[in-house]
Amino acid sequence: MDRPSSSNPRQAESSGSRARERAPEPTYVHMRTESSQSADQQSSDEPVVLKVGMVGDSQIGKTSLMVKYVEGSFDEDYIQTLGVNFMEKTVSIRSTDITFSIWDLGGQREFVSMLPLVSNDAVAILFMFDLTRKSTLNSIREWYRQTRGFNKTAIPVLIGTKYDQFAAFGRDEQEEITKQAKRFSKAMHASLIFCSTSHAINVQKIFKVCVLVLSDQVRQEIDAIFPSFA
Ligand SMILES: Nc1nc2c(ncn2[C@@H]2O[C@H](COP(=O)(O)OP(=O)(O)OP(=O)(O)O)[C@@H](O)[C@H]2O)c(=O)[nH]1
Ligand SMILES: [Mg+2]
Repeated sequence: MDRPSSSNPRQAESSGSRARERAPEPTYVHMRTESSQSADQQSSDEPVVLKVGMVGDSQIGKTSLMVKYVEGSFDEDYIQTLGVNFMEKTVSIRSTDITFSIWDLGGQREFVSMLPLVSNDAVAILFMFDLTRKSTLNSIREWYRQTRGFNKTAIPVLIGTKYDQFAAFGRDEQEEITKQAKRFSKAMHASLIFCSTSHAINVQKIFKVCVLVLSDQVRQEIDAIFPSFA
């Protein structure tokens, strides 16, 4: 069952932010992802924490997707993210508790200095673009280059947003954008998912894909170490 985190991301709304604006807290990241305990010292009921970063141009729907996934709500009004937002959600997958720690970077170029905060230690990075604005897909190249500079191992997922509006486009235009998105996802070795936050299309799937690709990666690593068990 999905459980929204207890933190209220709208607490900072009075200061003009949709989700909680968060000052850098590298200690937290260290505590949650780089425990000094060995794996078998850790308590078995401690949830697995997966840090997921979100990057992409401004107004493409990053914060909306995060809020929808964690809280189930959608807001038509745009509230610019000033810096970095952070939310958590714990889900139970096959009786294992997994906490997604989601870090959302404001898309304005002035916030790119905070990219390490979002990308360092992330196990998956959502590279997001707006399906109705091709320029935001072209920007993915630069987001990918810069993000990879800080984190070379996170699994990349390419996300096309606002599918509800894209679906009303002509067939040629849809095909052109879809083809380019497929080319990019291939070059990035990324899964490609189109979603609509306003219409709740593929929102859950994005986070399921992160877990699936990760568990597949872990399986392959185990197979490589113990080929006889493959
Ligand atoms: N129609 C439609 N509108 C959406 C969707 N997702 C987000 N929006 C709208 O797009 C606008 C921008 O959404 P945000 O989530 O604030 O965008 P952002 O990428 O976080 O923007 P920055 O914080 O500037 O980086 C808002 O008005 C949202 O309501 C969607 O799936 N469909
Ligand atoms: Mg935002």
